[in-house]
Amino acid sequence: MGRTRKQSFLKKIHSPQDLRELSRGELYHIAEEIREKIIHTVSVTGGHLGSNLGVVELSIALHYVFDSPRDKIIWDVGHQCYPHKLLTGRSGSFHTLRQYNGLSGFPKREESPHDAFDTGHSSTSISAALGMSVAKYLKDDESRVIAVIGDGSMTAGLAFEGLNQAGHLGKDLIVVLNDNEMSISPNVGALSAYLNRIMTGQLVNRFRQQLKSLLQTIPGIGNSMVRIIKQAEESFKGFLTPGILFEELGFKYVGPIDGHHIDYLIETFRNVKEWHRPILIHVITKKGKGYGPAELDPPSFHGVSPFSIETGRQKNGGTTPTSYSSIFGETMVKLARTDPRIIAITAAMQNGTGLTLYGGEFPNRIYDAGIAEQHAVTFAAGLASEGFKPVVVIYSSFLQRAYDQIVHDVCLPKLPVVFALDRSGIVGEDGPTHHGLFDISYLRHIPNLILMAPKDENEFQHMLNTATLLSQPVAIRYPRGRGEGVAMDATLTVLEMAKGEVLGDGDDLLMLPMGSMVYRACEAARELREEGIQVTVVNPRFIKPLDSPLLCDMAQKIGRVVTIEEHVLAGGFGSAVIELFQERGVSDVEVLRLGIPDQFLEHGPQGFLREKYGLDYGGILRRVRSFLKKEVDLEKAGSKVVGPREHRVTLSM
Ligand SMILES: Cc1ncc(C[n+]2csc(CCOP(=O)(O)OP(=O)(O)O)c2C)c(N)n1
Repeated sequence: MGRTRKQSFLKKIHSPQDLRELSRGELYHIAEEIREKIIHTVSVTGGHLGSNLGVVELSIALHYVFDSPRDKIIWDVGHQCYPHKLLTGRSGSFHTLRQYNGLSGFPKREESPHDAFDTGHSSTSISAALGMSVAKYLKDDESRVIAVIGDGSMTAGLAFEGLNQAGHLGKDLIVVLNDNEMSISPNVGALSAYLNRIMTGQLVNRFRQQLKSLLQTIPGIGNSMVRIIKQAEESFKGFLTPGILFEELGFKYVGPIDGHHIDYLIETFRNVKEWHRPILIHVITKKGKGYGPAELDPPSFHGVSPFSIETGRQKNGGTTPTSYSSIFGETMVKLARTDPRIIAITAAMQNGTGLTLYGGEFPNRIYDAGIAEQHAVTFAAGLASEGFKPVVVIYSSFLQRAYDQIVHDVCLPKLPVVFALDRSGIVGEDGPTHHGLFDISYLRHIPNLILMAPKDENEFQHMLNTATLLSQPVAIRYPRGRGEGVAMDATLTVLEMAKGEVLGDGDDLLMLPMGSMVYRACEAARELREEGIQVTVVNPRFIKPLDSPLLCDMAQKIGRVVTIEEHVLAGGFGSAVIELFQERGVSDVEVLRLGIPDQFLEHGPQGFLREKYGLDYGGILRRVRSFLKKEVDLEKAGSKVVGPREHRVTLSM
């Protein structure tokens, strides 16, 4: 690292075709250059590091042998697509990675013809690849389709649904199983143990060969000992036949192969290219390969914020003591200490969701279901049906997967499962696949479910406490990142069901900000008061059931309502308020709904996107002023600058 290089081979790669002009030795140089470039770029932009460093040689070999974009390479999750981007004409713009208007951190069809399929959520690659393979068959197109999937992503039911149909159809399909024994944290489950046994089996095989050779050199007894060993081996055949699980599913299993050896990879890909059937190539890689700190601590270097290359220390990242995820974890510890029925359930996100400390203290009361959100929810339903209090913590966008399980397995039988929806709202640089902007819409219409959103971290801990005491399903949505920096009450309290909190009082406007929007709205309300506009702000706390008497009375009295939510407008909180008014006959009330329009949000910094979509203090103020038809162009008058503000606010008005 850091040495001066005579020649850059990467600069010459404008498309994968250019790779094929290089010697094998030069391919290894390219690998080194790619690693350096990824480390340097991600140290500035943040992003996924370990997974990308692990697939450098694999990406080179795939692009060397296969002919993208004619052949389709589908990167499962897509968080490991950086080497692929560098090899497919995006080296020059790589510094814009994850920046607003820059390269996406995931494959995007609109970004390049080499990005065969948009990914971001895990375990879709085999199904998508099979669909493409069948399409090629129907079109008489002989090009190939390759799905690259990690051992973590392989734990999802969806991946097995794909394998199941692929084995049955028997069409051309290459699945590369990128096995680094890690999901974000060490991979869990029976499949992971099975893959491990395959590797152990290979080691045993190698040792057996060496032992045989050694024994045969012993005069007299050597050969008879070899015969005895051979008989014993027969009984272990299943154990020593690698990949039998995949063979039984109709795949030709190849491997395991060293995923950092470009020559082995190229030979293998060239061979399998000649076969026309489902093939699974088991490739062994090391997460974080080539960067010491990431090799030593893969979970911390899975996704990083900007970091120092020398020390590996992240500059502003990781979980801070005041992040919502940390508060979740700390509150779970408190709750579990007093209630032995509390069980935490994660879908391969123990660290990200703040459960590390909890896991240390309650190793028998935390279950990692793997990247299997659907299963995690029904698993929780099973626990709840036996009297436990499962708390399922899943990022808002990943819980989208488990909609039917929430409806059918939890809400219909009214089981007391708590859903903690981390990363609700705008998440930032991970972009459209990861923004949590749909959860109110996909939850609020489900009977028996209570839905809440805290205005700050202190209210969050009380909500979580309240949720675990209810005897029905509850979901709490909370944002990515830090809380408001408020003091935390030492004792957990119980919130009154369906009761909103009135903050200030004024007759000109009723503001109904939800969750993360409450402080921003209060700040805007204070500013409006200085302009002579008196605002009542109500923190609803409950999205379902709404505080109907309070909201209806206030709306009727004040006549003008603004709802504010970090969520899509369609089917969101504002929609719920309008439905309520309509049902209760609240008339002559003007309602303005602020939220996310009917579109997928791009990637970019969280604060910047909030500002762009008018959900920061300045944006709320501007739109409220124009709603009240009292818009004053303060910027022009030069008296005030309305724009994003990152300072803390209080609720006193
Ligand atoms: C449905 C869904 N759940 C959770 C995640 C979060 N996530 C991103 S990568 C990852 C681990 C993937 O592990 P693996 O497939 O083995 O890839 P590796 O990073 O080890 O290369 C997880 C859990 C996701 N992207 N999609």
